[in-house]
Formats: sequence, structure tokens, C-alpha cells
Amino acid sequence: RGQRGFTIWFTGLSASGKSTVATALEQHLLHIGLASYRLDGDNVRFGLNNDLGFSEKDRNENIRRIAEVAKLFADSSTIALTSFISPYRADRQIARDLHASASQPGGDDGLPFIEVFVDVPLAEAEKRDPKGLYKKARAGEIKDFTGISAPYEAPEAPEITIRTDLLSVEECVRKIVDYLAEKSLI
Ligand code: GGZ
Repeated sequence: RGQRGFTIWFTGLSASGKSTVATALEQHLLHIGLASYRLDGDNVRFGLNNDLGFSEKDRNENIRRIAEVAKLFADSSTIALTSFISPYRADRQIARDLHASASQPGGDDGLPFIEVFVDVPLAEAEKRDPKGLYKKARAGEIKDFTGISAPYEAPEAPEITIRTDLLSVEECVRKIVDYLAEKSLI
């Protein structure tokens, strides 16, 4: 049989390393001949979701749409890699449940959904602050900023947890790849 589609759902604070690890994972998958597609703020928040901001309601809708799109990619036998903060547990559960249900009427089983918690202490993310957003949030120039003035609900039972402050990018990718191989997904 050919390649099987599934979704790898990265979740974590701004500057936790989600996109960096997803990009390195995409490279690895490409190298071993597997098609994947990365969904992130750059190609989703500026396009499909350019009507959405960062209120709780808008984040709910952001994640709902992203989950639907990821599912379509997975259904087309691609490996969908999503890197969004996705701070609310309930939204991530909706994304997971969506994958579990059939894509086509009468279609059978669901699509695998692997939640990867990109876990770094807030202090570390804030120290990195590549875009100066934490600084602005602390100064009150950005409201509802995740970790500062808006919640981040850490996953309770993610398939994988990676500490990007303790492991190298390569080690993080290895941990994910090992999991996928163990589950016979790749
Ligand atoms: C959090 C914000 C905010 C607020 C702008 N809170 O580090 P970045 O810059 O490149 O990634 C962050 C990105 C978060 O968008 P997501 O679609 O991943 O968020 S969510 O899943 O919660 O819908 C950050 C930037 O957008 N950004 N304002 N208030 N991050």
C-alpha cells in the first residue's frame, strides 16, 4: 500500500520552537520519500484565516478551520504538520475528534492524529523573544498575548512531548520519527 496520511499537531507557546521542529521534520520526511505539508501562521493566518485575530473566539475558529484543512491533507495521503499555539484544550480535542470521524459518508476509520507538546518554560520563550512580542505584551502594547495576558492550557496526554530547551532540533525530530516508526505510521 502507498503512503498513509495523518496529522502531526504541534502545540506550544509563541517562540517555543514549533515551526523550527516542524520544518526540520518536513525535511526529514522528504528525505525518506514521504510527502508532507506544513500549515503555519505564514500560510494560514495571512490567507484563509486573515479575518481572524487573537480573541478566544477567533482562536477557536482559527483552530477549527486549521483542523479541517489538516484533515483534508491527511485524507489525501499527505502528512499534515500544523504549528499553531492552539492554547485551548477543548479546541485541540475538537481537532482530534474531527480526525477520528469518517471523511466521506460511509467512509470507515478515521485518520491518525498525533499531538506534539512543544514544552518550554515561559521564561525560556520570553528570553528567546525573536520578534519582540513578549516585550510588547509585557508593556501592554499587545493584549491577549498567550502566556502573558491570555491562557495556555498545556496538554494532559499528548502523544509526544519535546523540550526544545533541553534537546537539539535533530533530537526533537528523532523523537517524533521514532514514535511514528514504532506506530508503523512511517
Ligand atoms: C499569541 C500572537 C498574538 C497574541 C500575534 N498571542 O511567535 P509568532 O508570533 O510567530 O507566533 C505567534 C502567532 C500565533 O498565532 P497562532 O495562529 O498560532 O495562534 S492561536 O493558535 O492561538 O490561534 C505570534 C503571533 O501570532 N501573535 N498576536 N495575542 N501570539
